[in-house]
Amino acid sequence: MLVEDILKHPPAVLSGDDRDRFFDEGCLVVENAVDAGWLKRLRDAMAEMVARSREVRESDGIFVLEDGHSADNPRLRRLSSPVMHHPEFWAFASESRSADIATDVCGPDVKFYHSKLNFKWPDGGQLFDWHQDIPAWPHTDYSPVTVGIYLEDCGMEQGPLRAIRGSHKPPLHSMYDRQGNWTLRIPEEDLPVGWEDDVVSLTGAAGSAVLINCRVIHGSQANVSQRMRPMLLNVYSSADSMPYVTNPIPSPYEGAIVRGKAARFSCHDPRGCELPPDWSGGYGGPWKHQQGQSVTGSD
Ligand SMILES: O=C(O)CCC(=O)C(=O)O
Repeated sequence: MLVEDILKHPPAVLSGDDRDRFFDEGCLVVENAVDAGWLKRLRDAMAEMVARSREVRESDGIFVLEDGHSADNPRLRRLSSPVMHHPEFWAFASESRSADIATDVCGPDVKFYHSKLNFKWPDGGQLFDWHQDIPAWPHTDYSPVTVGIYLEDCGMEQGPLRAIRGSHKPPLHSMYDRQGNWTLRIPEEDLPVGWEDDVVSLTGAAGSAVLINCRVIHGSQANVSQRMRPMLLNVYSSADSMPYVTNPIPSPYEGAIVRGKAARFSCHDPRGCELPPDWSGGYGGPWKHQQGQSVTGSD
């Protein structure tokens, strides 16, 4: 659905001003988006999955390990597709306010795309270079949104998500380097003059939601604190927005309608999108592409 049509529907959760800010800036923090009950359920599910990772020695299709991971001292970068590995994550993605928030920025009919639980372990949790998401998973329009939830308080030292306000409006950057390698990163020298003035650090208390438009330039710095930064990221789109490449993080829930009804017609934005490599043979994960590290996972 295009923005002008989404705006014809009154917001359910966000204030009108917050929704306008999201469309204007491409990002938004929503405090107290998740109540204490859900936060406990999600943290318990996360703890179960971290316990499961103790048996894992190498990154695989489920866990992306941080350097130094061991059974005694688990250190994770990501749990890929948490909705497939613990029922609480799908319950949250489909039944909670997370999907209601998506209706405010995608329109009344909302479809689930994929999910990930990104960690930044204390003292060194990996940074994310500047990038735009949609070239990794193009859709027929630009309604896809990531609704991220901080499962613990996240201040400046923990590597909060950062975005460049308004960077979703100009043409997309290439996610390939000059040699034609997929890097999923935008070198700082390619950013528009004065970009530093538009950087917003999306910090928030546990239970805050961070909304990231699929075109906005974003990234995050390393965790230099002693506190963990777990962030659950669910991607939704309007029901009439159709992905046209293989989902890099596939799951049986891809395409599930979580609010409203299925579409009969697809929506097409006239602005085209650079295509990613073919993910049907698997995807190497952002850290591999951004820093040439050999891990399995996905954006
Ligand atoms: O976890 C982070 O800090 C960044 C996540 C991100 O940029 C992404 O998943 O696209």
